Amino acid sequence: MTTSLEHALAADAAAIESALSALLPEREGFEARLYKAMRYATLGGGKRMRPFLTLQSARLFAVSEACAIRVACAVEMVHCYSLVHDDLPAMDDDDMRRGRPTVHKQFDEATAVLAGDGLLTAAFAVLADPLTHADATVRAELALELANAAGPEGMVAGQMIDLAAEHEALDIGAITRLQRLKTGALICFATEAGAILGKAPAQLRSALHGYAQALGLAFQMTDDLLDAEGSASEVGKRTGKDAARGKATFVSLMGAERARAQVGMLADQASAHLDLFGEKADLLRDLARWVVDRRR
Ligand code: GRG
Repeated sequence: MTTSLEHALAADAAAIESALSALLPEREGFEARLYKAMRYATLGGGKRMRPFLTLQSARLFAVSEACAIRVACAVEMVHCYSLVHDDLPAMDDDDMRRGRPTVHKQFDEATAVLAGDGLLTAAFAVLADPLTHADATVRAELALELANAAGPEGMVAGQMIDLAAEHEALDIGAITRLQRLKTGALICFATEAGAILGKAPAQLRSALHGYAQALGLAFQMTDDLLDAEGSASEVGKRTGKDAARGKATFVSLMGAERARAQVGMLADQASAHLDLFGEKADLLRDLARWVVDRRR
């Protein structure tokens, strides 16, 4: 049976797919290979959870769909860039992503570096374009907050700590910080972006922030559980990586059973942050449950 959440996820994913395709068109000449690689990295796969968060939060504030879709695409571009670079031999060295060859396997390493660079910068061009919002202060706030979430104060810092985790023993506090930066910060931006677009009151934006923080941690712990327990064909990427590298994760430090219990508590906590929105936020509540029940 398809639930209303699955239906909504599929509808939003389809809208994102066609908007991304329009923002990253096929090109002729020397740029053709670059655009092909950027399209390969962004189209035809992925759960589109971050764009869903942006679209759903924008709907809480009756933001124009056209504006929200552009911001959701910018978030997905940054997410896809991070996956392309994370898969490179210099980082995680992965051959498979979203059930198919990674970008450097399908193209080559230099093209994968440039495709990632292209997606990251294109995301900021999308945000800065007046089509994204008529008010320049809103566009500037979106760009600033995305830079904070994705850059050296956010995801890039998280990735740096993650590299250190391969040769340094991190405790649970350090792992939590690492994950807040590496995956949590972009999830928070994706969720708060709707509030920024809708010029929402601080109290509502902070409720969304609380939801996204709990959701981000639940998402990451579930990712650790899938890495420890899932199969590559089910998850769509190599599994068992963390254990093979002797890397500390929530699961290695807490054990799978405690991690699973913690994930359930975080999903409930995420939902509780949405009380102020009443039933308008039901899909976001359903998403919190879906994130922890997922198999890929
Ligand atoms: C290279 C600067 C830089 C950062 C990379 C996010 C990240 C940082 C690396 C991703 C590596 C990874 C597997 C992290 C675990 C959690 C995660 C972000 C999984 C991938 O996100 P999903 O499951 O992917 O939302 P899809 O394919 O569904 O979009």
